[in-house]
Amino acid sequence: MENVSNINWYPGHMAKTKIQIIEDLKLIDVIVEILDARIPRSSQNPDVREYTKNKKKIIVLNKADLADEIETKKWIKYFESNGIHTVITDANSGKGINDVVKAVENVAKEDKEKFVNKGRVGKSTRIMVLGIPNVGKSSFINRITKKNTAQVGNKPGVTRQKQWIRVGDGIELMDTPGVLWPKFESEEVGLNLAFTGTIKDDILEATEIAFELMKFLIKDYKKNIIERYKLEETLVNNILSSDGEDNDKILQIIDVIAKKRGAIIAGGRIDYEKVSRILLDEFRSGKIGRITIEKANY
Ligand SMILES: Nc1nc2c(ncn2[C@@H]2O[C@H](COP(=O)(O)OP(=O)(O)OP(=O)(O)O)[C@@H](O)[C@H]2O)c(=O)[nH]1
Ligand SMILES: [Mg+2]
Repeated sequence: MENVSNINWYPGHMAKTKIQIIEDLKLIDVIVEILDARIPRSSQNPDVREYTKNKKKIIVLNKADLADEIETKKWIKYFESNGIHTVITDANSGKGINDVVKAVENVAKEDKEKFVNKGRVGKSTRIMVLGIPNVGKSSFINRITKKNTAQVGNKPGVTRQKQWIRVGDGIELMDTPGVLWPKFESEEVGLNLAFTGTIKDDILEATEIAFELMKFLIKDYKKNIIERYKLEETLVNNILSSDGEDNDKILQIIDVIAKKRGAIIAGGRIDYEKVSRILLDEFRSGKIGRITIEKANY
C-alpha cells in the first residue's frame, strides 16, 4: 500500500483557501462545522480548532442516515461532554436541519442578551458552514436556505460578493461554505476518507480501498455483509476460523461475493475491479447498512 498519509491534496489552493476562511470568519459569530457521521474524527480538519478558538461552534454530524444510530448517539455524547453543541442531519432529506437553526438560536441567545444590555438591539447572528470536500456542505446550505431564501444582501464593508441569507430568527448564513482540507495524519485517516469517497478512487486503487473496507466490515459488521450478499454464515465462519493469513481470508470472502454478483472474467477468474466497485458503491449508498467506521472511544 502506498503511504496514504503522504498524499498531497490540492496544494495550490490550500494556502489561499485558508487565508480566505480566516478573512471570512471575522464576520462570523457562530461556526457550523459539518462532519461525516461515519467518520467524525477523520472528517475533522485539525486547523478548525485554530479557526474556532474564540468562536462559538456547532457540530453537525451529516450523512447520519448512513451511520450506525447507536454509534452516532455516542458521538453526540462525546462532543456534548466537551461542551460542543452537536446536531445530526441528513442533508439529502432535510432531516435535522431545523434542529441546527434551533441550536444556533440557542447559542446566539446568550450573545444577544449581551447586546441588548448594551443597547444594541437587532444585531443578527452570522453563521458560516465549514467542512471538508464531499461532506454535504452544499446540500446542507440548499436545505437550510430553501424555506427562507430571503437574501439579506451584501453588507457594507464587505468587499467580496458574499451573500447573506436569512435562515432563522435573526440568523444570517454566508452563502458560500469554507472548504477545509482533510489532514492525512495517518494511513487510517486516509483510508477512512477513501471508504466514504472523499478521496477520489483514482488516488488509491479501488481494489485496495475495497479490500481494506471489507477487512473492517468483516471485523465490525459481519452480519451486514452476510445479509447483503446472502452468504452462508457457516461458510464465512469456516473461512475466518481456518488456518492461514487474515488477508487471504478476506480475499476468499470477496471471491465468494464476486461469484454471487457475476464479477467473473473469461476463464473464470475473479474480476476484482468489478467486485470492488460493487462493494464501494453499495457501502457508500448505504445498501450494506448503516455503518460507522470511527467509534467514539472516550
Ligand atoms: N446519504 C446522504 N448523502 C448526502 C447527505 N448530504 C450530502 N449527501 C451527498 O453527498 C454528496 C456530496 O454532497 P455535497 O453537498 O455536494 O457536498 P459538499 O461538501 O458541498 O462537497 P464539495 O462541494 O465537493 O466540497 C452528494 O452526492 C450528496 O447528495 C446526507 O446527509 N446523506
Ligand atoms: Mg459543495
